[in-house]
Amino acid sequence: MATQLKNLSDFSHTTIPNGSAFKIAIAVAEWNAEITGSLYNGALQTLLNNGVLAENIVSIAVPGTFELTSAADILLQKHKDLDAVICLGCVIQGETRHFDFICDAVAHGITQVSVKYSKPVIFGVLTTNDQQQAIDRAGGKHGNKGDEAAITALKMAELVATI
Ligand code: DLZ
Repeated sequence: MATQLKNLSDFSHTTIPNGSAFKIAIAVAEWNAEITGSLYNGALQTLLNNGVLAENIVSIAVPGTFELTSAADILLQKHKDLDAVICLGCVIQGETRHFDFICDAVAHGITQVSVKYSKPVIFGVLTTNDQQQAIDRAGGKHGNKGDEAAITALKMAELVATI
C-alpha cells in the first residue's frame, strides 16, 4: 500500500528515532583537532542521549578529512552489522587549492561508499573560510554540526530499518 507524506513544513521538527537497536560508527579526522573533537563529543553525546548503547558505538580516528572515505569503507567492510557511519572533519580554506581537492574528494568518496553498501554514510564535515566559522559550528553560535550529523544518522538508520 502506498504511504502518504505529511505536509513538508512539518518535517523540520520530526522526532528523533530511538537508537537502542542501532550500531553506529563515528570516523573523525585529527586535522583541526580542537574543532573535530567538539564535533565528535557532540555526535557521541547525541547518540547516547537518543538510546544508542555505548557498546554499539564504534569510534575511529584518521589523520585527515581526506581519509574519511577509506575509513567509512573499512568500517562497513569489517563491521557488517553497522546501521550507519558518521564522518566528521574540518577543512579550513588556505592559500592553495588543497581545500578544493579535499572537500571534493570526501564529498564524492563517502557518497560512493554509501551507495556501495546501501548504508547511510553521513557528511559531518565543516568546510569553512576560516577558523572562526568552524568554531561557530562546532558548539558555538551556530550549534554543533556533530549533533546534527548524529541525528541524521539516526533518522537514516530508522529509514533503512522501516522502508
Ligand atoms: C593536507 C591537509 C590540509 C592542507 N588541510 C587539511 C584540513 O584543513 N583539514 C583536514 O582534515 N585535513 C587537511 N589536510 C590533510 C588531508 O586531509 C590528508 O590527511 C592528507 O592530504 C594525506 O592524505
